[in-house]
Amino acid sequence: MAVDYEELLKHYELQETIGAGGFAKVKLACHILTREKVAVKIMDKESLGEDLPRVQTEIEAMKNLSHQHICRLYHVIETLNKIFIIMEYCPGGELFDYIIAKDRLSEEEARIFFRQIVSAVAYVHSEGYAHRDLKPENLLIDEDRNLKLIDFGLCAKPKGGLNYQLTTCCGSPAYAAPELIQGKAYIGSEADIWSMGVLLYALLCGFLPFDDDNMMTLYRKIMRGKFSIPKWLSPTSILILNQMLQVDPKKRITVKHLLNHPWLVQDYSCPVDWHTRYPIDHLDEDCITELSVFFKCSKKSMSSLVSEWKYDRLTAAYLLLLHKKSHGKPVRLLACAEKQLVSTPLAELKSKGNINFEDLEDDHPCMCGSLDFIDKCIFPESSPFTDISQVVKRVLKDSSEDNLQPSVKQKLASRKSGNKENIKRIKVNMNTNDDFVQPEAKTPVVQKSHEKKSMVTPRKNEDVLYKAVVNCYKETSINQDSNQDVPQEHTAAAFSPERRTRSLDMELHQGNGESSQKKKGGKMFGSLERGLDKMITMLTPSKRKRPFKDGPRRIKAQYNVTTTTMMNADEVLNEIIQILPIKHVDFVQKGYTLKCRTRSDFGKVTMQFELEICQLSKPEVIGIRRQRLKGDAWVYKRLVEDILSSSNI
Ligand code: H91
Repeated sequence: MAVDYEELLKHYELQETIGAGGFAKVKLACHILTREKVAVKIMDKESLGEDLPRVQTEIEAMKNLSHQHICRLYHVIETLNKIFIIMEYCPGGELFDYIIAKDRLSEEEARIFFRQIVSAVAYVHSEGYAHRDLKPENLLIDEDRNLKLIDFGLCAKPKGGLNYQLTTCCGSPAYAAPELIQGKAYIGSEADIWSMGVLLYALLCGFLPFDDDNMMTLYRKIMRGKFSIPKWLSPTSILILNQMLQVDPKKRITVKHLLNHPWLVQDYSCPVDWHTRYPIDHLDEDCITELSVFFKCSKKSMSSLVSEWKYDRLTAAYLLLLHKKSHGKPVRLLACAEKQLVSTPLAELKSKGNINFEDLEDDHPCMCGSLDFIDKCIFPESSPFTDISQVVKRVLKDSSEDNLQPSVKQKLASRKSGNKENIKRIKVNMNTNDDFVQPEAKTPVVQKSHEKKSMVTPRKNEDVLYKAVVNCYKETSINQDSNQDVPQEHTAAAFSPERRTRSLDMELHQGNGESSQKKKGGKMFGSLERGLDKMITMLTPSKRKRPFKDGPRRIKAQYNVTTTTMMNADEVLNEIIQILPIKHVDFVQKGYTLKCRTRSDFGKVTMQFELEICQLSKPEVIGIRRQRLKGDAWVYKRLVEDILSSSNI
């Protein structure tokens, strides 16, 4: 497994998970040479199974589609077991969250976004593709507040052109065109227009035109094509919605006619421009110069290498330099990158120590890669990793599981939730004129040397492990906090023993229960892995978290934060903790973050999201940051609203 990460970690520092799709995990990462942020979609080939063609489709489409409103592909790494897709990072998150935070958008704001959507879709269609899964969850907001279309896994490029019929029924039911759900052959572009109609309705109304918990009823509603018209919709909004949400695909407006539809042209007085502003046949002079200087080769040979568009590390370096340039940053690669980086022992830790890499990744927001291709134009493969596998093996052999279970002995502070009067929940209201506040980048803060203190007092086996790993990782500074002998994520606020057990069980994934053993596939190294996780976590300088006792994280107001006038973070936390089991939500508490999950009757995880109690400034209020990681966006919206309105916050 470790070898799978080798190539990735040579070029990127992995940070936290920002999302999870059906079969993929998406992580934030930093491109070492440019220090630019990227999103990495990580897929395990074996677990992909039947979905493998979907990934191939997505990669092919993203290689062919290059447009200012389509998420940019930088790099594809395929290893024995994994596929990594490295893409443009969009810090504004999903358009869906933006809509729900604002309830709905004004017609003016909806127009700004919808023009970009039409531009992207017209371009996609012009290239012979149909997207087939258009919805606000698949539109991300970048740092310039522009939309980027993602998720091309369901897209189709009919061999005979876009006017050829398709038969596969795919996409999300609420956005699916009537002809599609009837199982008829359909034209991809026509089905996309319907989905865009549903999307525009969601932008303008904040809810779906066709919605029902019961699938059959939902289908019936879609086939009838009748939707309610809220009073705030203008006549032109109603007109465009009616033209897009035509049950008969032949009567539906085409993308060509949308481009200069009165609703889209209003306030702009020009049609939507769908042409790409990223022509692949033009290379940027400055970026090529920097690359050729850096890799010590001629500009001519660099230009021809880049023009191959292999979506390898060179494509990534070029496109990320271009991204820097377009944001007024210096077109420079980090010449000293190789000195700043230490080779990572993580790969070795994993490869021979039977450790589950996925688990490690999650507790490990920043992993450094190494760079071995400076001064070379053609990149040789080499492994710079330190061999510490023997140490790890020994540690694994010498240690007994019991001593490593971290949280069972913890002392749970018990506080009563206090004053419930004068409680009001207010929303962070972001009108169109507000500054766009990006979700705070969770990039770990670089630790100053004088702040490096012990974080936990290592216990028996952890101690062994600790020393072993430390010996192998001499170049890395260690964060410890001698007065905190329980890992901070277990220092919970008050909740009942029953709930506590439930929460901790989930956190530990093991414990004594047979079922939890089974969940882990009978693996024996559960707690050792965790012990090792913790050690490696400590060894990562940037991972030093604020101790729980210091209170919640201080963040900027952002649109996925609901504020409360409730006085104190612990009380807010307790209130939510009380409500979650009532709403059948399992959770794991990590400091002020509640990692929540819902399951179907069959035990399948249907939804995964986080609620984090945080401290906002100006005004000094407590906020609840929410983030959906997995599951249906509208079901999530209702659930979170329900949780927040049911608790006394
Ligand atoms: N959905 C299908 O939540 C539910 C920040 C964020 C920032 C991103 C860049 C690319 C992608 C996601 C980003 C992202 C999955 C991306 C692109 C493609 C793709 C996938 C993801 C979620 C997964 C996390 C996403 C949003 C969609 C955030 N995400 N916040 N930059 O196929 Cl092409 Cl899965």
